[in-house]
Amino acid sequence: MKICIIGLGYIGIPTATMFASKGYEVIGVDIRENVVKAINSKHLPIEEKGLSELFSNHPFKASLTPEIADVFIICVGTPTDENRKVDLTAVISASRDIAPYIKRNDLVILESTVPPGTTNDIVLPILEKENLKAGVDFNLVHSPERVIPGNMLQELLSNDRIMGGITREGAVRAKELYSSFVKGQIYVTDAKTAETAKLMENTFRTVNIALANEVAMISETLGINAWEVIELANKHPRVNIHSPGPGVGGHCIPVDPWFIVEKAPEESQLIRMSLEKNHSMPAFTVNRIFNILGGEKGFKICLLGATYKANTDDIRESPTFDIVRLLEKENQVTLYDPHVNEYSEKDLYDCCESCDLLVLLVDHQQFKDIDYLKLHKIMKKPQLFDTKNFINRKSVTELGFSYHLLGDGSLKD
Ligand code: SAJ
Repeated sequence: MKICIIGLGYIGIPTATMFASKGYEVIGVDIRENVVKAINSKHLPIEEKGLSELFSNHPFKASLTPEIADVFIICVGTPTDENRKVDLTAVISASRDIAPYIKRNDLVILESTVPPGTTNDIVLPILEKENLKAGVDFNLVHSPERVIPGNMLQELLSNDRIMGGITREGAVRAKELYSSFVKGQIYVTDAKTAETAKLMENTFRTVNIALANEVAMISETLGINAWEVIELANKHPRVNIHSPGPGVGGHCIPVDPWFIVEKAPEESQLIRMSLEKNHSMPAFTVNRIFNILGGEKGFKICLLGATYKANTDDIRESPTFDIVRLLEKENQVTLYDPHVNEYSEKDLYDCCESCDLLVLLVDHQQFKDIDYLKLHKIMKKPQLFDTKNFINRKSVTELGFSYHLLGDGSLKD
């Protein structure tokens, strides 16, 4: 059986490799020439634990154009535009690209995250021809990806999956295909339910993180420590409040819930408020920074962490850059991140030379191993602001640092 995968990004490459490792003939398609070239010369353009080993044992071919196949899987990105509306350009053009190749009995699967109704209302009409009807002559299914960057291969294998068919027969066929590597349960439903279920997974996280951020804000007002409040509340067997932070990044949690708001704006006010709450965290963080510094201008501030989360090199939608924008108007700002080339050229200790405040924005493992004694000596004022509750307060205060924690109740009026 031959599988044609459209979109060789964070989802397409691991998925293509996984199918290749199960003995399928796989052709990967992308419009980016450099990506196609890299894959054909056995170099993967993304980093993911265990992936390059699997790929070198089970490589697949890449091409700029689709080929005749039995299965087509669309794994392209779905960003939002400046008005927070979904941009389906890539899904539409991928559907147009494969349409001429689809024949009787083929199976088309959309993995991209999309607003409810997209599979039926947008993709289906592009693929159908007069004598080739979806659900009759070929199958069409939405099977949302669910893997977490950083642990993709493991999650591809072990996570449960949802197959949302425009017909049940198609969903069952897709289930059989994915059973070749998925060890979790595979559930069969209709396409719109699958689209909405995927969005609700990320929405759950958006709303929960917003609640944690609200606890941080409330705690600053009440003069208590949000982290202790959350830790204690989570001792209840049915409570699991997530963690506050300087903002929410990545291409999913701050983006996907807008697809629901777009389709049902009146009914989704809790979701909208949660997105806005998370979006306001960089400004809240900067306010707290000014509070620690006792002023808003003329300081030298060193920020630790450019990525959207720990131990990755991915900087998409990272709140760090909002914080930089707000601070650098009237202050000197340096940024250090060992995972991102652009921000690791300069030595960390050079970045901190005579600075007034060190701000930890990302909980990269490397930040635990910093020589804080050395920093203490070279900083103008040894002050540390931890937005992730990551650094051991006792160990740095013993060195003479003044330690501040986001949401610890010490924000003064
Ligand atoms: N964050 C917090 N507090 C927390 C947890 C996370 O502020 O308690 C922040 C992180 O720092 C980061 C952002 O949220 O900036 C998102 O990170 P994440 O680790 O929650 O999620 P992603 O975007 O890397 O991946 C998510 C996953 N979805 C869920 O866990 C429900 C993943 O499984 C999805 O496949 C992915 O979105 C996607 O592609 O939709």
